[in-house]
Amino acid sequence: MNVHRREFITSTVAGLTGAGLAARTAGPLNAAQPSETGPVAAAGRARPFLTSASDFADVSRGNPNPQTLRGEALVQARLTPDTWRLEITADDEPKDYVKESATVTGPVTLDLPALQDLGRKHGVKFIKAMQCLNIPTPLGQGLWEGVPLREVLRLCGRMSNVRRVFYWGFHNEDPAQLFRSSLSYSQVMETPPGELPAFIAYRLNGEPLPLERGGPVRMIVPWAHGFKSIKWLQHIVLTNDYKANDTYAEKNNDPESHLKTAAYLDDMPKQFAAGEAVPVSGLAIAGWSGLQRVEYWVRPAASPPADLPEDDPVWRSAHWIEGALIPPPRDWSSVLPGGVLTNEVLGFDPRSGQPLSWPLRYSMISWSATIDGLAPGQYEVRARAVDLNGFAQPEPRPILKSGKNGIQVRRFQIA
Ligand SMILES: Nc1nc2c(c(=O)[nH]1)N[C@H]1C(S)=C(S)[C@@H](COP(=O)(O)O)O[C@H]1N2
Ligand SMILES: [Mo]
Repeated sequence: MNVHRREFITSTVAGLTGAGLAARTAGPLNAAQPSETGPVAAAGRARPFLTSASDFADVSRGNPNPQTLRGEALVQARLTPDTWRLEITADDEPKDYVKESATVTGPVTLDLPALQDLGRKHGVKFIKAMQCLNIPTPLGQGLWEGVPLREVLRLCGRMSNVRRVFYWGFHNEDPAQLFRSSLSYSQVMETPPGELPAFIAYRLNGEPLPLERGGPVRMIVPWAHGFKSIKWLQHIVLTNDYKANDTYAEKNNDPESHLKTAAYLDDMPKQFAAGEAVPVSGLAIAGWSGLQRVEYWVRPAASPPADLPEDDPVWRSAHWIEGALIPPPRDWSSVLPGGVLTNEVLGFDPRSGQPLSWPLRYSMISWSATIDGLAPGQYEVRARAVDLNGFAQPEPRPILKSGKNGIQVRRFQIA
């Protein structure tokens, strides 16, 4: 179990192999603090393309954490399918720096059947990797299903003076437990061609969205890190406030950051026999700037191992070798939930059912490489992603507060 200061995450894909991390724990989790320690283990080449709902690493505030509520407490919290409501209102709180208040024709309260009804007409499905801005390992990947936020907001009728959309989920009376986020009006209402819409999700991997993943209903913002994808969603406020109100912004994070393109390394054995092939593997996320390739670099390591400072001249003579990205599955029916065709999933060509890009935008895939011919000794291997603009990790934005994209390293010995 990794405990990063106050950030506390539960099982990752490592849980699938039984390696790396111990059993999951329920209990208070905290999403607010950055983790500054090393990568979380994520072993397992046999990881499935979609992460099952309970195998996601969890980042949630709350004490008690909303996902631990049961029975009457869950009803009181309006987090059962019958009691859940989404309230959409205009912001009537005056602010001295905002000249005019937002107005809408009518505030709207939606229940789950009404949302599902909208879904029958406007529903979308797509595959997205969930990744925390503050954690150097992807949390999981799901087939998310719901209704674009733009279609939901249209129910409010005519809007004026709306510049941002604020939203938050259930939290108990303690204001410190509030976790909220925001989008600009245009990000919500004017989905550009080829971009995926922000949407209100009520299904994951073909099943109702479970409480532990933020059900009955959560926000999913495809292009963003996890902090925009508010769980246990219950409130949307249309405002003329032009300032982002994101909880994450208060913790020195860039609230407008986009999902980073990055490569990650799986854990690997610490020792190999001379002559034995060394398999290296990991995940790669296609973030906002897309993924061109993954590269790795093997070098003899000092013993005991030492960090390689960012400005060490050895980086300039590094010999990066391209790794292999896993190709699209030949048979998507064995990957997607029963009855779901790729043609109906955003990011695929609706006619041919083929992915429009690989990896799909905002998704992650496995990559791998095999290293041969190393003489006995200590080694370290690093991996980096190169985006579609040719920028290699940690460029173009080596700013931790817009998403972790440090270059990971693993060490091993050839004995
Ligand atoms: N209501 C609520 N939603 C939340 C959070 C939270 O603490 N409370 N944490 C956010 C953060 S920081 C992340 S990274 C993602 C993690 O999603 P997951 O737990 O489904 O993996 O949820 C987001 N949604
Ligand atoms: Mo996060």
